[in-house]
Amino acid sequence: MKVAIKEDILKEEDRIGARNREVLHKHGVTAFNLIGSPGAGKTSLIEAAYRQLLGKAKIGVIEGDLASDKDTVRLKKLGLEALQINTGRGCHLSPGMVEEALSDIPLDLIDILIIENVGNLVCPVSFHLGEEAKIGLVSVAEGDDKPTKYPLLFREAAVVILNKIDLIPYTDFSREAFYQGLRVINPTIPVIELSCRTGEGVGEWGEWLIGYCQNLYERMKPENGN
Ligand SMILES: Nc1nc2c(ncn2[C@@H]2O[C@H](COP(=O)(O)OP(=O)(O)OP(=O)(O)O)[C@@H](O)[C@H]2O)c(=O)[nH]1
Ligand SMILES: [Mg+2]
Repeated sequence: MKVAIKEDILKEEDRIGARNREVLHKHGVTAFNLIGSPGAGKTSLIEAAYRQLLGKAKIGVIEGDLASDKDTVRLKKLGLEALQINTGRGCHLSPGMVEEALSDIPLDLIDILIIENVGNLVCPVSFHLGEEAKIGLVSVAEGDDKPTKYPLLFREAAVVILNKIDLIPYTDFSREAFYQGLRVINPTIPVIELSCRTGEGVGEWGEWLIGYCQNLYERMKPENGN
């Protein structure tokens, strides 16, 4: 009985996620669900995307945090459309929360929506918020064993971002161990190494975002049967 109820709730969540995706498509917006540990550099990665895509695509952001509007204030200062969701005790954003937020975002003014999920490598992975792809973010400071210990995200994400590579000389982070662990979980997933601090690698991150959107539009053209 309990199992059946839980499945129903999850199905309802999936329906809302699918509805969100439809709304986003109608407005020509491609959404990404950005997932990573607290402090891994999610907001910094969004700031980097904004700078890389200036004049190419407009980014809007939904910020998920248990409390405070710090990240939203930070992004708005840069000039981004950003909306904060506070989850209280919730360890992830739900499709329903995003559905509500979508009505407050000027979707016709943006091309890409990045949803910064609550800092957590586990719970956010189970929910489809309406995104085209999940972006998995890890940083050097967290250690090289995250793919092995938290495989869910690394199986589902479309790309892995390894941030804070400027710290590699000062830590025991082993690239070899990181890639070995990751390839067991997901042999083909692309990885972008970068530093939001120094700017190294952020060009590749901007190119990945634009490339993903362009491929998606190609696939969705009516002559391709979608
Ligand atoms: N050394 C170094 N520090 C970084 C880098 N990227 C981000 N940081 C720092 O890491 C800290 C956390 O960055 P945020 O972008 O706020 O991380 P977040 O994942 O959004 O954090 P939460 O929203 O609190 O989960 C800040 O002090 C950043 O300046 C980097 O590439 N190298
Ligand atoms: Mg943040």
